[in-house]
Amino acid sequence: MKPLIGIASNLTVESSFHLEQNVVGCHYIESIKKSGGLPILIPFTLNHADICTYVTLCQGFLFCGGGDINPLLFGENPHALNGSGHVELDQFHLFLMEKILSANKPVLGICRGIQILNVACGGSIYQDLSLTGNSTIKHMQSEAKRHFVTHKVTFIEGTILQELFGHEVYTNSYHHQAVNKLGDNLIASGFTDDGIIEALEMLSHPFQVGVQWHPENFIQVGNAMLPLFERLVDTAMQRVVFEGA
Ligand SMILES: [Mn+2]
Repeated sequence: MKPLIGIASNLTVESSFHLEQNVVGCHYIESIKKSGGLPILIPFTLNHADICTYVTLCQGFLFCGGGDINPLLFGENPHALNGSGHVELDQFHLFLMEKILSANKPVLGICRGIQILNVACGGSIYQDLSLTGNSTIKHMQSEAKRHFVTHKVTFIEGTILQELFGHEVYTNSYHHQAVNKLGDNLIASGFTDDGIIEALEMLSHPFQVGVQWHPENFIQVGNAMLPLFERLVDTAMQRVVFEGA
């Protein structure tokens, strides 16, 4: 039996008819399928009991890219450079992440997802890279294709990311914010040369990981980023075996 990987939906408004929709990009779904997982989309809800049911149902979880988190949720007033967001979607994602962490289940957070992981653990976010004071690399790429690489990420020795990718990897980059204060029990495992945090890992857990780049976009051209999704699915699979025993 394949492990169920719950993917937290985003909300968007379809432009022609102004319909609000739950959405997950196809690349996220394809990356989970190619790694041997069975993706299941978790729709937006603020019903805490229902969110707990989804956490019980799935063996692993994926959080996708999206809008900026409302800074009030990490104790800051909104800066003029903070982007647009959806505070109820933030509350859904943060409560879901908190319950996943409490249940000790594996999770991969991508882009906005790494920021949800950090804020759920009590950390904070630079509302714009210009506020870091030292970001000198272009992190919002304008390259023609989503899978074109644009900067290097270097990993810390002994981390999961270093085990999966070696000392360094070249990635795409589509963010104007970054992790600031680290959340409880998180370690920064990957950095760009300007010191921006590009990867987080939970101490003493086999796979609660966040990355700031978009590994799912590489699925259309090869398997370079697949180890990240395979490790999520493999760790979730161990839970299927355990629960089935
Ligand atoms: Mn970047």
